[in-house]
Amino acid sequence: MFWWKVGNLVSLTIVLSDSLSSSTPCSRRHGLCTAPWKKWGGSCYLSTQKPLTYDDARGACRRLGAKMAAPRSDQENDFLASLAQGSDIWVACTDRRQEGEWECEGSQDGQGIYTNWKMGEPNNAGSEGSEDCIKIRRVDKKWNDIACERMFLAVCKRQFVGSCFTTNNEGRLEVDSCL
Ligand code: MMA
Ligand code: CA
Repeated sequence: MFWWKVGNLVSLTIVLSDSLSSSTPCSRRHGLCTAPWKKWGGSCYLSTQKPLTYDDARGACRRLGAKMAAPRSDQENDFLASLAQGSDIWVACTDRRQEGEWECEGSQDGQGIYTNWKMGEPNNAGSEGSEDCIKIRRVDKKWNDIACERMFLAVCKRQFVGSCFTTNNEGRLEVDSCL
């Protein structure tokens, strides 16, 4: 009540500081990654050394105790691109089961998935049959559906090594975290 009478400048300041505090994550995961894994946003990431088919890349990540990464935000999409600089990268999603229904690593039925399609994609195009896998385009970090037999780098994503814990928005320990 009081603030509205003070003037526009003060109410603007309040709106800005509110949006800043609400954009910070409410919980944060803490833990360690062993080199050459890179830590980002509560997980560890590592790019494959060479281009592989979708299935081979997925297998390579599994053998490392990881999963092929499917970014869930613009920030994570950019981070994956930065790990495989100058190369196209697989996104761990396919529509093999049902054409047009994309299922991603770590996504659950009925929940929306993050996508970053290039305009006009996905188009299931190409002479190779169908395009049931996805790559991040080196040029603009946008997604294109592409044949799963093509070969690209992939980024593997895994849990922290050893113990891990999560703090809530007050910086206090959350029980049952990182399970
Ligand atoms: C074009 C475009 C894409 C398709 C690829 C296949 C270069 O981009 O039609 O949608 O996936 O060709 O190579
Ligand atoms: Ca395509």
